[in-house]
Amino acid sequence: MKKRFRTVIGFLAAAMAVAAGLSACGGSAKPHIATTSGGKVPEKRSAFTFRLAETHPPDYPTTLGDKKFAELVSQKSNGRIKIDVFPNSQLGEEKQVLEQVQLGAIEFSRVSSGPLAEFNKAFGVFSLPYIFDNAQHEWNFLSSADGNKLLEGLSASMMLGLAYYDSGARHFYSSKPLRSPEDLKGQKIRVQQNKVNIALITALGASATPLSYGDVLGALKAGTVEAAENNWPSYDTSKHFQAAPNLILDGHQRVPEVLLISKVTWEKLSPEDKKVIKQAAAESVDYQREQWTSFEKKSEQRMRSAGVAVTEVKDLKPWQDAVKPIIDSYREDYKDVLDAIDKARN
Ligand code: BDP
Repeated sequence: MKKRFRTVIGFLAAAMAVAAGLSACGGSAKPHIATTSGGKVPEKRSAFTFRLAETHPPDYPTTLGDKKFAELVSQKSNGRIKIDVFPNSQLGEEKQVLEQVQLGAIEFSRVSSGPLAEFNKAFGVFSLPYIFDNAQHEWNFLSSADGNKLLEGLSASMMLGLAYYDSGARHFYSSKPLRSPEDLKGQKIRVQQNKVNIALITALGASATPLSYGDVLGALKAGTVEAAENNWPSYDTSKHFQAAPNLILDGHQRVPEVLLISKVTWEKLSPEDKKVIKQAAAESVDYQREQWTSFEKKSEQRMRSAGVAVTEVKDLKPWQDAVKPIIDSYREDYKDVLDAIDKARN
C-alpha cells in the first residue's frame, strides 16, 4: 500500500515537473528534467531543445547556415539552448512545416519566401519577376529597415522572421529545348505554391502547376509537368536536371530564404534568450552567403559537365516585356515595398 502511494506521488511529481518544463519553454520543446536517482543535473545540460526544419540536404548552403545559427545559439547561451537541425524535409514539406510552426509544434524553420507568401501576403512581392537588378540590389533591400519590416511583419502570421539567407536567381528548365520565352508557351510548369507564381506563368502563356518541392522530380519524370524553375544549387541537388536537362538563364526571380521562429516559442523566451537568438541569426548570415557563393559556382560547373543544355540570355527585354503585366497588376498591392525596392537600387 505504502509503496503504491509513493509511486503515485512520484508519478505526480514527475508530471508536474514535465508541465513546469513545458510551460517554461514552449509546448513542443523537450525540457531536461532532473532525475531523482542521484539528484545531480550535469552542468552542461541544455534547458531547451528545439527543432529546426530544413528542406535541403545536409551540405546545402541553407542547411549550413542553419547549423551555424544553431552553433552560435549554443555558444551564446552556454549550451542552455540546443537547436537540432532536421534536413531533407524530415519534418515535412515547407507548407506543412509552416502550419506546424504557427502552432508551435515545430519551433524553427528555414523556408523559401515562395511558400511563405501564402501565410503572409507581403512575401509574395519576392515572386514578382525582375524586381531586383542583381544580388547587390537584392541585398541592399534585404539588409535595409524596409527588409527587416517584412521579417517583423511575420508576427501577424504567428511567426517571427530572424534573418534572410541567399538563394540566388531562379531560371526555367524543361524536358524540351528552351531558347526564348516563346518556348515556354503551352508547357506545364511547376511553380512554388503561391498566387503570384500562377499569374506569372499564365502571363508567359504556360500552365502553372503548384507543387511541393519534394514532389517535383517525380512529376517531371512522370511527365505530369514538363518544366520547373529554380536556382543552380536546387537544380543540381534535387536532380531535376535528370528529367529536365534544358536550362535557360533568364533569372526571372530572386526569392530570398527566411530563417524563422514560431511566435508561440518566441513569446515563452526570456528577453535575454530572445537577444541570443536574434544575434546568432544575424551573425549566421555572412557565413551562409559565403557558402552560397561557392556552392552556386560548383553546382553550375557540375550541371554543365553533366551535359545540361544551357542557354544564355543576352537580352532580357523580351522576358521583361512578357511579364510586365504581372508587375502592373500587383503594383498597387505591393506599392510601399516595391517603392522601397526601387530605392535600394545601386
Ligand atoms: C529552393 C528553396 C526551397 C524551396 C524550393 C522550391 O531553397 O526552400 O522549397 O526552392 O522551389 O530554391 O520550392
